[in-house]
Formats: sequence, structure tokens, C-alpha cells
Amino acid sequence: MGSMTESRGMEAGTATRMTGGDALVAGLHRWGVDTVFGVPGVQLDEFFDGLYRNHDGIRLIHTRHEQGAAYMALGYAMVTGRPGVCAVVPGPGVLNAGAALSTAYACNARVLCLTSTVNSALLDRRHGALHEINDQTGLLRNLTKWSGRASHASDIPRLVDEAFRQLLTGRPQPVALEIPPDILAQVAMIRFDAAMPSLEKPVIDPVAVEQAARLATTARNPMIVVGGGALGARDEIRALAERLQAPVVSRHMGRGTLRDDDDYALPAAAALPHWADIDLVIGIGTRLQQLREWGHDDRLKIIRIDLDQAEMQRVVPPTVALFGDAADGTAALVAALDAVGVSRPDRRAEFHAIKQAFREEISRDIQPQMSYLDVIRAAMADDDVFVDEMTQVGYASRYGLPIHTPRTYVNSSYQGTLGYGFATALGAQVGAGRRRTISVNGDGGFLYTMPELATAMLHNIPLTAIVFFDGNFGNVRRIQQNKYQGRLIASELHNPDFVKLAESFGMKGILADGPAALAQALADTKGHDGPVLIAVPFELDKTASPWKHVHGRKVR
Ligand SMILES: Cc1ncc(C[n+]2csc(CCOP(=O)(O)OP(=O)(O)O)c2C)c(N)n1
Repeated sequence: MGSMTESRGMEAGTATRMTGGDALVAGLHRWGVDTVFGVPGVQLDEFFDGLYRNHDGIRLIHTRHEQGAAYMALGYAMVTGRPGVCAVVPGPGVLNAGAALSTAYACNARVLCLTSTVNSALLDRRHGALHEINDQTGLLRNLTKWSGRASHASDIPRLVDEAFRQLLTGRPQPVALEIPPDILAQVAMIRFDAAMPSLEKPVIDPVAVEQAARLATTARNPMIVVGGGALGARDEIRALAERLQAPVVSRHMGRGTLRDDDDYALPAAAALPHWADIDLVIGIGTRLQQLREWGHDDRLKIIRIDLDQAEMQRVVPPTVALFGDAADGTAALVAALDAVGVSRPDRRAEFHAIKQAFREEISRDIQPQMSYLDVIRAAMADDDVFVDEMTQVGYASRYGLPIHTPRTYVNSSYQGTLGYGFATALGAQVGAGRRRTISVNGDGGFLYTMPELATAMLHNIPLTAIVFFDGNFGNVRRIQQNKYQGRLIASELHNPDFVKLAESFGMKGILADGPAALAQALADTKGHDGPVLIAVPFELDKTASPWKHVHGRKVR
């Protein structure tokens, strides 16, 4: 095939004759992609063959199901902050990836979904071609921030550049690219622009900064709330907290913005009772759901720093909207405060006492979850990664597991996607490299992506997955017991023997009954060169409801 196949070495700015598949691979190289998670199929053959011939530097992790591939791309993206790429066949493949894309959307994760379509000539004709679904483009448009479809191989450079520009500017959310199989096979003159697209950030408006600084200086009792958009702004946010003597509150996506043991960090659940007393909230890179869940009134002034103009106006328009990157906007605000000189009495002891009382309360009330979380935290280095799930220990982790490093707490945000955890954690582990990744699962959620045990073995992904098994969709069962007078329906589960299951894949499987046994199992498997499954028996009836501190309530 000669020069046609040399997509890796091609020079930007110079046209080279190659297939669309090779152009796509060249685009991934151009943007530094090092991992693709995917499931092959006939419409993607030209792309996979392109990877075969030009894979240098790109690790292909093929999974057992498209949901696994897309969840892994999600986990990779959340832990690294870089785009996570999945490749899935059109129609059923895209639909199988759908829950992961909706979760990536909720998590503001940089996921690129590469897919195909039916042949170009058959698009939108409803002939019933292989994998055809109606208006796949419309479906993808609704699951992503941006999606593109190639109509000629020479479109591919422009579309790939735009996909990555969308991923790397503004609010991070998933994007998708459809390339019909005939376009992947088409040979054309392919040219990438010599210059990479500019990845500009908004310029911070000094007038808005002045207004924000004035509000902040006059506030009696301010609170800072951070979300996933704030993860890269630790130093700036800490400086702001110091100047204002304000607590920095995070719920799930913003966990790790400050170290949880920082003087100014407060878990949202501990901050809730104090929401009624604050007169200013500064929301940074957050949906600020507290406005909706905890309430608002005229006494509450609002400053928002965000890359998404529409998000800032949702629920209640803010008093001051600072459009921009969290670090830039916060740094500008700190500089403006320093220019006028703010000095406030030290409130650190107060925040410490609130945090301490909350810890004591949950350690007493939320059992056995807190005992398990204490054991898990003790087994983790500060920068090891934890992936939660819709399970009893997972819910408690949102407020009960201290997090010290940005991008080490993975959660499904408002999507609440049961079954996302195990596969997402595999991708997280790939992104985390040598750092240990621990995932917690219920027996219900774990079986959603259980076949990816095979992927973990084949690709030697050294994840530690813990499965808490109680033979029930426990959360559903608790609701049926409490709200529906014990009319249990569709909540009982039949389980495999999890240790034997792991072993049947050639994987290390351990039964750990109780927190001490889990601590031992985690210690014994530290540094193990391969995946580990630890099964922990769990009794729902002896488990505290973790919800009190997850669900907010109106306090103003
Ligand atoms: C995709 C999806 N399907 C269904 C649900 C509803 N749901 C929430 S929790 C739950 C049960 C989870 O059971 P399990 O994984 O065993 O965890 P446990 O509560 O027993 O710890 C279900 C069915 C959901 N959140 N997401």
C-alpha cells in the first residue's frame, strides 16, 4: 500500500494520499491520543485496519460490549482530564454506548465517540441496511455537545480538529464523529492544517471582576461552592477562601478541588445547615444545584464563575456572572480583593469544628459503610483513584470518603447510572497508570458490565474491584420496605459465587467478610500485577440509610 498507509508520519500542511480510515488514525496521532477503547465491526474495519498499520503510541483496548468501551473512555477522561476515545459500530453499538455518553454529559467529561453509519448512499433512506437506525445523527446530537458527520474523506481532518477543539475549549462534554464506511474506505488527498486550531479561553471581564470584588468585600458570611469545573483551580480557590475566610464546599464532581483535610474544605452535607445564614455564595465551575435544592431568597447574593453562559443563568440569574475559566476568574477576583485589601477574622477553627462534628455524626450513624470507607481510604495513597457506584457504600462515599487530589473521585453525577462503575473504573485505572484504582459495586450494578472481567484480564488492567453483595437491588428493596409496607417486587437477585467467578477468568478473587478482612485483602493485593475482585457479604437490614446526607432539603 506504500505511501497511502503512512498516516502517522504525515506532515501537517502537506496533502497525502490515503484512506479515510488512515486519516482518522492520523487525526488521533495529531491530538496525542494514546488509548482507544472499542469494539470492531464491519463499518469500522477500515479504521481498525488503519490502527493495525499505524498504531504506534496508541493502545487499543477492545472490550466485550460497547457500554464497556464507552464507560472506559469516560473513566479515562475523568481521571486524566484528557479526551477519552471510544470506537463503536453504528446503530446497536451507538445505542449500547448511550448510557455512558449520557453519563459523560452529566459528568462534563471529555469523551469522543467515534462511530460509523450505513453507506453514504443509503443514509436516511430506511432501506434496512445493517445496523441502520433512524436519525442516528440526531440521537448523537442530543447525547453530546457537538457531533459531526463526514461526507468525503477529505472532510476528516477538519472534523477531527473541530471535535478536539470542542472537547478542549468551553465546557467539557462528550462529542461524536460519524464516518460512513465508504468514506473510511475512500482514498483522497488528506491535508491537516499546519497550525493546530486555537484553544482560546474567554478573556475575563474586568468590570464583572470589580462588581464581584465589591460584593465579596461587603459580604458578612460568604460561602464558596465548587464543581467539576473548579478541579484545576486549587491554588486560586484556596487563596480566595483565605482572603474571604469562606468555606469551600464540594458535593461530588468538585471533590478534591481542595484537599478534604484543608482548613477551608467542607463536604456539602456538613455545609447544608449553614446555607440559611450565608449572604453570598460564589459558585465556581458548578451547576450550583444548592440554589434549587437548598433554596434561595433575596438576601442571598450570587457570584458565578463559569465557562458556560447558560449554566450561570439557570435556576436564578446571578448577581454577578463572571464568564471564564475557573482559575483565571478566581485569580482575577483574588487580585481585585488584594487591590482593595480585605482582612477578616480567622474562621478556620469554626470550619474545623463543623467538619469534626459532621465526621463524628456519620461515623456513628452511617454504618457499616463508614467502617468500610475508612478501610478503603487507609489503603489508598493521596493520589489513588476511587470510583463510586449506585450502592450503599458508594452513596456514603460522596460525603464520607475524604479526597485529597483532583480527578481521584469518580462519580456518575446527576445521571445516577447504575452499572457504570466497574467498566468506568477499568478506564480510570488505564488513565491512572501506576496509581491504584479502587471501585465499589453492589451485586446489582456489578453484573451490568461483569463481562469486562475478561477485558481486565486480556489487557491486564490492575483494577481492585470490590463487590458488596446482599442478594438484592438493595436500594430498591429499602424503599419497598419503608414506603410500600414491605411489598417487595423485582428487588431480589440471584448471584454467582463472585470468588469462583473471578477465578474462572484467571483473576485473583478474595472473600472478605467485614471491614478488617477487607483491610487485609486490600493490603495483600497492593501492587498485585493484575486485576483483583474482592467480594464482601453485606446485609441490607443492618445497613444505615446513607441518604440523609445525599438528599438536600430546603433551608431557605
Ligand atoms: C441505569 C439504572 N437503572 C436502574 C436504576 C435504579 N436503581 C438505583 S439503585 C438500584 C439498585 C442497586 O442495587 P445494588 O447494585 O445491588 O446496590 P445496593 O443498593 O444493594 O448496595 C437500582 C435498580 C438506576 N439508578 N440506573
